Amino acid sequence: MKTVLILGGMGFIGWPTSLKFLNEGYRVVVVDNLSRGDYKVADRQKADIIFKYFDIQKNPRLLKECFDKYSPDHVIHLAEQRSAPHSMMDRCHTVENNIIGTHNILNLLVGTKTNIVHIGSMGVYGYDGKQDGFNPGSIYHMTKCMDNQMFRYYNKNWNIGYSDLHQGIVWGWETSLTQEKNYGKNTFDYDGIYGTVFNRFCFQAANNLPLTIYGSGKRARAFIHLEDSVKALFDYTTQHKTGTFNLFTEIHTISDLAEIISKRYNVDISYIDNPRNELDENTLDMKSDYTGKTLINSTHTDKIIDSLRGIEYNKELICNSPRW
Ligand code: USQ
Repeated sequence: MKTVLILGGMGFIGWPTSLKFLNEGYRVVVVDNLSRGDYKVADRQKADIIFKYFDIQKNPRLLKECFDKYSPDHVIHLAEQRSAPHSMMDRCHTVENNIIGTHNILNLLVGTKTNIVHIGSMGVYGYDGKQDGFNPGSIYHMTKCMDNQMFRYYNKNWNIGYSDLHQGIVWGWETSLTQEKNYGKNTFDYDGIYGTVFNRFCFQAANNLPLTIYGSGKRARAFIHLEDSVKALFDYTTQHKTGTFNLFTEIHTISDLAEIISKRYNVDISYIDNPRNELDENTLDMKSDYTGKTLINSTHTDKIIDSLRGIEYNKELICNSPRW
């Protein structure tokens, strides 16, 4: 039986990824500091995974013990601070957590045949129309650029296989497996710090709140559904594809998405002074290296929005983004 070590395997992408590998017959070892994910409260303990609770940045010794004990065939690295707004509030934590964490893993891969698969971000290219090099728009995105440099160096020097997957904004909540297995719901963030734009719009529509467009919203962004993101992670991991890849299914402007949701679910749009330092308008001329299947359409949004109705929420968290 092959072993996959999933770092950050309790989070929004990590949990469905853990279930996917389990379902494909892998021994799954998850390490998570539970900063965003869940283990104790939900029914996740029923799943046949090995769970280790520690922080990979602060405890490289425990990480080494995991490598020694389980000799993973593959490592999936999702154990990063993943919010751009949060990174602007806590720059040092984001840099320490993401950069040292990634390096702690790479250091242990020297001399092994284990490949590493990491989720980067389409935001590493910036949105100024020249997507031919890195031009990060936040400290979070800056750490993703630095991670990429580390992967390439470890590959050049020690031949470590890596897939650095620059993903668009992941939307959706559940995957077929999180729904099929009875281990509780996946994580969902609706707030202005961890919640991402399309999921926030769905949550706002479900609760009859105005859709919060920052600035004019005429900014184009790339999107991928959670199910496709998990499938891509599985494919790149098991196929040992080395390199840097872009992963998205479709491109939309924020305002177009808000219009679609606003019309279908009869909710208002609220234009908010943009808290972020980003271009108000841009186009995006990028190619994806992956063909996802799930497109944003009413069949999917109806399902998500229905499942989000009536959930208790804190109104103060709807517009709590820091300004930068
Ligand atoms: N936005 C709004 N209204 C909102 C929230 C966001 O107009 O209520 C706008 C933002 O100003 C931004 C765009 O929507 O122009 C995307 O914001 P986001 O919060 O959905 O996504 P972002 O901060 O870029 O980061 C998210 C994830 C990150 C992932 C990244 C992919 O948090 O982990 O890497 O999406 S990408 O954006 O392609 O780099």
